[in-house]
Amino acid sequence: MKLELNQIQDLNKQKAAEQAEHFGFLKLALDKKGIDAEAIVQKLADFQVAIPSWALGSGGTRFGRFSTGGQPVNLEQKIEDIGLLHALTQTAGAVSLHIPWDIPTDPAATKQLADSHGIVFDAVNSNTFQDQEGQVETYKYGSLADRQTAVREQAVAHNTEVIRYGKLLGSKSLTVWLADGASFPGQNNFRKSLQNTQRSLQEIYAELPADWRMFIEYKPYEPSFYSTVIQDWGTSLMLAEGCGEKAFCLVDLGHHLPNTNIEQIVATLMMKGKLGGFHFNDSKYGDDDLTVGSIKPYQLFLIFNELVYGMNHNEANNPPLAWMIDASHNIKDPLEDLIQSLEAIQLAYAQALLVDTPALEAAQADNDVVLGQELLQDAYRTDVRPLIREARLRRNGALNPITTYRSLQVRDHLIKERGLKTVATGL
Ligand SMILES: [Mn+2]
Repeated sequence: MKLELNQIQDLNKQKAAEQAEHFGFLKLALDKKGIDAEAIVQKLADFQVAIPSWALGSGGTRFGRFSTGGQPVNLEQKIEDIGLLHALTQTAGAVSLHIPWDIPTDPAATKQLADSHGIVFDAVNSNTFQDQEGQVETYKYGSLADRQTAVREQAVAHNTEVIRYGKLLGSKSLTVWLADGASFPGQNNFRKSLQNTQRSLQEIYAELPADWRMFIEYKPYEPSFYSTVIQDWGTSLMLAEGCGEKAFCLVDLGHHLPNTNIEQIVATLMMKGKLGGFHFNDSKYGDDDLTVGSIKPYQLFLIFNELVYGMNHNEANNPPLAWMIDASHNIKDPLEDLIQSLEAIQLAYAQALLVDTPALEAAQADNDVVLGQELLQDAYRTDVRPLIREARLRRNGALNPITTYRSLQVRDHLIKERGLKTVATGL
């Protein structure tokens, strides 16, 4: 299914006058504060987030999985779904492939299909956390960190294969997330596991094309419950520095222990020029993979505030970040959930762009703690939705993507096309 521009524009017309009024009012208010609303709208319009190929179906928990009808069953249908998201939101102009869940059988045709939807290939993701059919060695006890050379070699070779697919599709980066760790004390030697991981990553790094980057993701626990080899940003940074200038850290919002100050991690990594990728989701307890901004929108704003500060004060030459949604959809329609996540990301970004940084720095210099908080919360409490809608409107997206998705009965069409009982590969 493909949405036609006139289908979206017909629905936009019904709310066009209201949007013009809301945007005009906000523009005037921002103008009085010396903020250029047009410049913010342009930044929002340019901001694109990758959709992972595994997030378009209903995910499960370890207790069960409830299907959504019309799920994509192959890579082509997944790209079609991202095409729908992009047509509605104009923010989902990239796909992040997972190998081997989504191996392109005809890369040139896959690339052409993505092109036709205005979608580019972002980072490719390797998977050494599961055994695949026909695989010789098992990853049950580890992959890049494993004590056996043959297991590590197999895991390194898989990553090399992923790079090969990425090159065919026009990707420029590889994301490595490892499940390696121990579930019980005494299971592993911490030091040897870390040394093996560093060596394996260096071997993968040696295979990276000159214009590629490697992102090293960290996570404190799960699936291992006692220790994870790459447990935190410090370990990730150490490993990235041990590989070279094309290796970077990747922050996944769900990969932190409760109450971790993620915005401070972002500030630190950007100061070092070592923040490469960013995975969005939200959580209440652990790696819950919930809709972005559904639980802690203020934290998301504070994180974006550091991202914006880092991008504007980039002495360490931190490269442009690879943004991706990394979530699972257990009970919502995956496409509606992704639309909500994309909206939440844009809201936080827009709010962060409103922060009066010179005033904040002056307040900090004066130790005016109250004013510092007021300045942040003034930005956070501004209703920036007219700015986001304006950005979408100017790119021919939907003024209200969820309403449009429902009015056009997209899910019903997908069920008719693909059937009610389909299962997507992925989480
Ligand atoms: Mn992730």
